[in-house]
Amino acid sequence: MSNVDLFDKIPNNVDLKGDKKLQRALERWQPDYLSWWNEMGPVEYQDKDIYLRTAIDVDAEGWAQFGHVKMPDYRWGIFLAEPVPDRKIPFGDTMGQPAFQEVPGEYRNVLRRIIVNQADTEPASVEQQRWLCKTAPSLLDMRNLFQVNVEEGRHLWAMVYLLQKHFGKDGREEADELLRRRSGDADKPRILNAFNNPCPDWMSFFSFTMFMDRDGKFQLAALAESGFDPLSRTCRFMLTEEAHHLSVGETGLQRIVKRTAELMKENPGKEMKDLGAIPLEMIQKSINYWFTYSLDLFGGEISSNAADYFAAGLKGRFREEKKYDEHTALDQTRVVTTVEDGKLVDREVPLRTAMNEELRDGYVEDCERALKMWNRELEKAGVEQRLSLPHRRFHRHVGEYSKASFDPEGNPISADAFEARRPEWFLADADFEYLGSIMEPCHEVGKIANWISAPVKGVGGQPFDFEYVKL
Ligand code: BYC
Ligand code: FE
Ligand code: FE
Repeated sequence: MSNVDLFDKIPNNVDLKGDKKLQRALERWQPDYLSWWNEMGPVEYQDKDIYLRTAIDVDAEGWAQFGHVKMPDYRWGIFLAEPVPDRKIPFGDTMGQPAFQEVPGEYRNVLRRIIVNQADTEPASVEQQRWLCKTAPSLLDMRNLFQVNVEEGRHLWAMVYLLQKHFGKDGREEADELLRRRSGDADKPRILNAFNNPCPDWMSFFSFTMFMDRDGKFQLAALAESGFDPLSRTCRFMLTEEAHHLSVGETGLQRIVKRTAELMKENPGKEMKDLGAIPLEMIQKSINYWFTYSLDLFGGEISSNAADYFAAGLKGRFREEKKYDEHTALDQTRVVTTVEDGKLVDREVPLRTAMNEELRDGYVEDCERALKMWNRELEKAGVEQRLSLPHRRFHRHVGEYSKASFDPEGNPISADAFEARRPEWFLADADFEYLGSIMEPCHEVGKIANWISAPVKGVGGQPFDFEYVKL
């Protein structure tokens, strides 16, 4: 059992009591956080009892407890994974030296920037998802949405702790700004592009948690390698919670595919729209949109920022310590396909500048694994069509490939051709109208909406037909 203080105003395992100044700063931030939650969190059901998991420890066994709580009463706490004794900086120019416990002066700005970027995504996602509770396909799904939301709130706490503890006045100002930016706001938008996109329906929600939260998994894993030990420990514990978010998305899309596949099998030749189901083409369009926006979140293919982060030992590769034998990445190169005057040109670049692309590789591979699962549902039902991931050059707004237009196979096309084919590749207004029309809320215990199949199991030791939300 670690040093957990569950009954403080702010539950924590970082001995907040022992640092009065920090404790006061965080307790001053707490009411502002709650105001933000009440203003920008889920639009309904804040006064209902929801069956939620709360982090109470960092032990692999028993780190969480399940029970009915009202969201504003959720015990958002600060938890860092247990320290690794004598931990060393695992990569970069200062590899092998003791991990930093304090922020080194020369890295203060970059580190702050990384932490603020990470932090900003957490409240952004809550804002993007705030309307979805009105149309949940089951009480279990509604509960899963709220679980993801409160944990993203806790991730904001995790990052704000680092900012307030290690970055003084600047950190406190950043913490305030995190509650002032708003997803999609013209004047004060969230920092990373995809966190300003609307998420209007439940297929978008499942795509979001499948693709965007999965970027989170890879970014957090890269930061869990960090030589800045408090960041590493924070991210290691966040990853424990993140696994559930990913599974909500991956199994959510799988359940949509399964339902559509069953109906296609039972009703040969019938339009899925006439049956109130989601046609495969629409599922593909949602994949096209969220997968490509998620690719943007890894940053440019060639990035001096990424090289600097690596050199400084601040941000590593995915499973840097376990998967790689060589940890300086010096005198090594990688071929990156660049865009020059609208043409594709392969260029050999120093490996350190291609770290974003290295991280993206693991992400794409992980997504492909999920696609295989979904396609297995189609195969099982004897449906011939398959779902696929578009090429990583397709529909990009950040990096090399944002300089030109590409089709889903990655071939260069004109900007006009891209625009002309947009309705073929992405959901249009009429599609969203249709999705809105079938997404009637289904709030009866043990019942599920028509357009999705029921999950194979419940959550937190409970069956599917459990009162996850007490209405
Ligand atoms: N949108 O050198 P470059 C999660 C900017 S998700 C807008 O290529 P860099 C979650 C960039 O700032 C995980 N701007 O990029 C998921 C730079 O600006 P300046 C979040 C962008 O810095 C679901 C310029 O373009 N965590 O946790 O190597 C629910 C050139 O940039 C974008 C992190 O991202 C963009 N997409 O890498 C809830 C980890 N991309 O310098 C939560 C922390 C780049 O020209 N962040 N730019 O002003 C980082 O490590 C890096 O900042 C990035 C970008 C990977 C984001
Ligand atoms: Fe998160
Ligand atoms: Fe998440």
